[in-house]
Amino acid sequence: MSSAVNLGSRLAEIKGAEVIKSFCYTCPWQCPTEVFVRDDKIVYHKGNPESPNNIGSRCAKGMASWHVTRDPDRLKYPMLRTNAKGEPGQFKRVSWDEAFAFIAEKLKSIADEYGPEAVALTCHHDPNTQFYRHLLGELYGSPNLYAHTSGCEQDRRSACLTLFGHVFPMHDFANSKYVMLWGMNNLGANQGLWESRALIEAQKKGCKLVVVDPNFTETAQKADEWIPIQPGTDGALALAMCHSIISERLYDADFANSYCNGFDGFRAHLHDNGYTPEWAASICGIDADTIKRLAREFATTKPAMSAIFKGSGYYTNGADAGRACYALNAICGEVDKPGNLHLKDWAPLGLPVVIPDEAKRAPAKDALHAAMGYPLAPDLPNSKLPDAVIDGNPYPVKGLLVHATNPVMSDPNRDRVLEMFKHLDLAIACELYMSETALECDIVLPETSFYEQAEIRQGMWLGPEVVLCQPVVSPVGESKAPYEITKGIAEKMGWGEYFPYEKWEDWGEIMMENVPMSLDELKSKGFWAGEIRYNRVPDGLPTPSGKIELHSSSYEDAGFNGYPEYTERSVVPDEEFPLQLTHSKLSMHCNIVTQNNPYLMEVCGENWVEINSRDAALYGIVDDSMVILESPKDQIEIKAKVVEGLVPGCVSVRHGHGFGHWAMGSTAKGRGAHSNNLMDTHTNPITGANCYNECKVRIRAA
Ligand SMILES: Nc1nc2c(c(=O)[nH]1)N[C@H]1C(S)=C(S)[C@@H](COP(=O)(O)OP(=O)(O)OC[C@H]3O[C@@H](n4cnc5c(=O)[nH]c(N)nc54)[C@H](O)[C@@H]3O)O[C@H]1N2
Ligand SMILES: Nc1nc2c(c(=O)[nH]1)N[C@H]1C(S)=C(S)[C@@H](COP(=O)(O)OP(=O)(O)OC[C@H]3O[C@@H](n4cnc5c(=O)[nH]c(N)nc54)[C@H](O)[C@@H]3O)O[C@H]1N2
Ligand code: SF4
Ligand SMILES: [Mo]
Repeated sequence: MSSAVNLGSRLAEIKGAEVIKSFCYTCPWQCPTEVFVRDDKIVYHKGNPESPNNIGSRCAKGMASWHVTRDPDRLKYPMLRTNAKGEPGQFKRVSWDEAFAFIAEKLKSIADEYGPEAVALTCHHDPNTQFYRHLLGELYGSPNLYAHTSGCEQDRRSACLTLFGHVFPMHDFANSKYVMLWGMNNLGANQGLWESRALIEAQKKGCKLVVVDPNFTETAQKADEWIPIQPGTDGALALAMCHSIISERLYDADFANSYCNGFDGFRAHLHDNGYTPEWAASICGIDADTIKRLAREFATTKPAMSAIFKGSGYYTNGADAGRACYALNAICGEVDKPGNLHLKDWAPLGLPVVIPDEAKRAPAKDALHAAMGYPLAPDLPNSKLPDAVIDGNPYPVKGLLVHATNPVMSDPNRDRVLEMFKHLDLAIACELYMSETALECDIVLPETSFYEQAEIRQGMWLGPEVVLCQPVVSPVGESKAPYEITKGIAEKMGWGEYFPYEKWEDWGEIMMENVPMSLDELKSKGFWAGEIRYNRVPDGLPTPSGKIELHSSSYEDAGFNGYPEYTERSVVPDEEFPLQLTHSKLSMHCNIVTQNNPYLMEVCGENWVEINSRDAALYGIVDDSMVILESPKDQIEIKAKVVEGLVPGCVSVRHGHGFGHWAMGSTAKGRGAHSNNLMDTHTNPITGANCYNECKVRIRAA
């Protein structure tokens, strides 16, 4: 990277450049942007200052992201596997026509032999995946169209759907006076930039920020109070706070009685199970007086918010931990008012393709999550997918399309995921790079990056919002956008007529039909934002009772306790493996998306494991030295960082580098360590979430 920037020539380049409104999709928060393009090159880019979403800001990952358009390691052609599965993947270049024909033929033969439900789709949250959904769902007839949520915030999502009937709440930090974040590190692993800003601004106006996390995270460092909780025990702390609030009569009786389903039963449940602060103190390592004080503060400071993301999940008891953390909001009447957890309205966006009913093929079998015994799972329990592929349990899966997701790197128990790929008759990777997962596939399709394709999405701002991504430069190599790839496969399947668009604007118009803005206006503005609405609870929520479900009949019907309960996680450290493994993100990277970016790698070229100084002394670990981290299943060599702010007995691996990054690209190659094979398969019994933190380890100097 050249350090000497010639400002004059940069400005000359920018001058006369075309400015295109778009958004960034380096991380899932899709900040609206302005991209300056000249001679088919990005010469400058910045946040869109008019957008209420990011208010013109972008983060370092986003600013470095233009590199993806010039990365020589990007996939350029469709690649067909030439050797047997299980061997290191070898591929030959094929034409798109050959690739489409290959896929269509395999899809037909799988449907003939096993039925269309034997083909599944997984993806990162990507609206362009919708095109594959139309093809593999409505037309082909598979019910198994999933994302990757069980590797992410499945427990939170499940808790939010259960209590509030909402899939993805926002956080109205700006108006809050008391924010309690449970294992949520917004200032390190950013969610919306507007949320990070609002949180800091709220603090300046007197909002108290309490962070509950075993790790003294970037967010904990800015907090008014850090609660260093023992891993996997949030459920106990939250239930004890509820107990304390109710027994001290600090709850909002009118709200709880009018709008909460099962409040009296919840009170009895807390009492009968003895979920007192004294009981919780010995479990979560927080003394009873602190628990009572936090409970009082939370209940008496208004507006308040108790928010979770993934930290309280990732354990076998994570589903009910999530319900308990959200219950705090409910009993205090702190839901969807200014300063609360916000049950965001979605924009009236349509689907890009309309398949007529007579062409649709209804699925013949239950979707996998239900057939696997996880009817409450909001997404595929993907740690169980290998059972379907390898053992035919609950029914055979023979084909898998992975779109912008890399399960070989991202799921726990890498051995089992690799084994799964050997057993697939058809594995398709839609990727930017020859990723670790792509290497295990039969065919690899090079996709355009977000700078080379169009997308219209729901925005992740407080109010309803549409954000537009426009192609700003030509595709790398022969890469194609998902809407072009789907059309190509559909034509070979005899379904071309259902994908009649010639250019992206054709389907863009259809999506925008009910949005009060034309596509042309959207193109010149980059986003549409509606009114922020509060107070939806009295109008009724989309839950079975229409109320906030402190008691869930769906849970009961599925054989679980209707009320959130506390159980111990399934794997706890012992003498042989005395440390609890936890995970966190890197502020300079996003998951495993950015490790081939030379600018970001210059700032953060490898990941590491954090360990408390007391444990470090015990095990002879020196700061910045290489260590061996070993679980009952595997071991890795990784850099250690000795810190003060991490609960003793716990280590935290920053996720994002290592393993097959040699496959992904020359910059990423050989840097950092990948921890996911340390973990065995543990699945949340209720939500089907991957339990990454059900893992005990030991550590020694390398
Ligand atoms: N910079 C950056 N931003 C990102 C990402 C990124 O990789 N980098 N990734 C994006 C994605 S996909 C996501 S899902 C979000 C993730 O956003 P977060 O979930 O906020 O990020 P993590 O760093 O995974 O935070 C998990 C936290 O849970 C804590 N934790 C572990 N066990 C427990 C426990 O038992 N109880 C509690 N209370 N806490 C616990 C960990 O110490 C860690 O701080 O960030 C998004 N934004
Ligand atoms: N140990 C450990 N494991 C974790 C986590 C952790 O904290 N620790 N975090 C978990 C979480 S929260 C998540 S969300 C998952 C994320 O895991 P994944 O679902 O695998 O998603 P990503 O890491 O975002 O990206 C995966 C792939 O998408 C490709 N890609 C990037 N942009 C595009 C694009 O525009 N088009 C296409 N087609 N491909 C693209 C990248 O090259 C990469 O190979 O990982 C989970 N796994
Ligand atoms: S927060 Fe995410 S979407 Fe926004 S600029 Fe950063 S990487 Fe891009
Ligand atoms: Mo995630």
